Amino acid sequence: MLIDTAGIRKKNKEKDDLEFYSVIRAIKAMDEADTCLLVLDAEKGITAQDINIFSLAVRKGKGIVLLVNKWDLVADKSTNTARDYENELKKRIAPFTDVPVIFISAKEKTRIHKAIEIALDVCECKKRRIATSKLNEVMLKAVESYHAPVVRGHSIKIKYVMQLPTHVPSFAFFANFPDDIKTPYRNYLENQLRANFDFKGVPIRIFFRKK
Ligand SMILES: Nc1nc2c(ncn2[C@@H]2O[C@H](COP(=O)(O)OP(=O)(O)OP(=O)(O)O)[C@@H](O)[C@H]2O)c(=O)[nH]1
Ligand SMILES: [Mg+2]
Repeated sequence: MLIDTAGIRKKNKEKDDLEFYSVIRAIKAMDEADTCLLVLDAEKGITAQDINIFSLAVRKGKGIVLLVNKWDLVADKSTNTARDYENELKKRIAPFTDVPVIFISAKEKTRIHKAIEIALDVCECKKRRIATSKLNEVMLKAVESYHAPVVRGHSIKIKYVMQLPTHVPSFAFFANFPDDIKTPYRNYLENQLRANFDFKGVPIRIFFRKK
């Protein structure tokens, strides 16, 4: 099922009320969705509002696909232009950059079927369950090749990892000092999960627990 929402535009004095209700409706639609197709305007570039909506979808644990619309209006459509745009976009959404970006034209119907295909693909990625044995085989190897830094004189040992039975892919890492594992190492583990298993467009949650 596709839900179309009214555009969330920059605040405008006269239209403030209308704007307010369209935002509420868009957020409600987001709550009902498995995956959100966030439509950007190629000509306008990436606005702060786009980033806010992206972050909201991440917080809500939604699958995400970025559609750069009106690509027909971009004069120079060489691979470099698309690559530069995508790189700029990914800088703005870092550290969660494993998100499909598709250059479309609603007007000329370019890659619109592709957009739906990829969105369905993201829905499948979101349902992915990794067997505990496979998860430990891969992730304990990653832990071996790059250990969490020593904190207050004690070394941190991650002993075991399992995926939790939640809608948003969530992973619990069991360690001797779970509270001493900091964001950079959490990001390392997330990147390793993404490098080894396909979670494109899917927010991942990581928890550290005492063992
Ligand atoms: N050149 C070009 N124009 C487009 C494209 N997509 C939409 N437009 C134009 O952009 C304007 C707005 O299009 P809409 O489809 O109404 O946009 P929307 O995001 O659904 O707007 P709301 O639902 O009102 O928030 C229209 O004039 C469209 O013709 C595109 O891919 N290329
Ligand atoms: Mg519309």
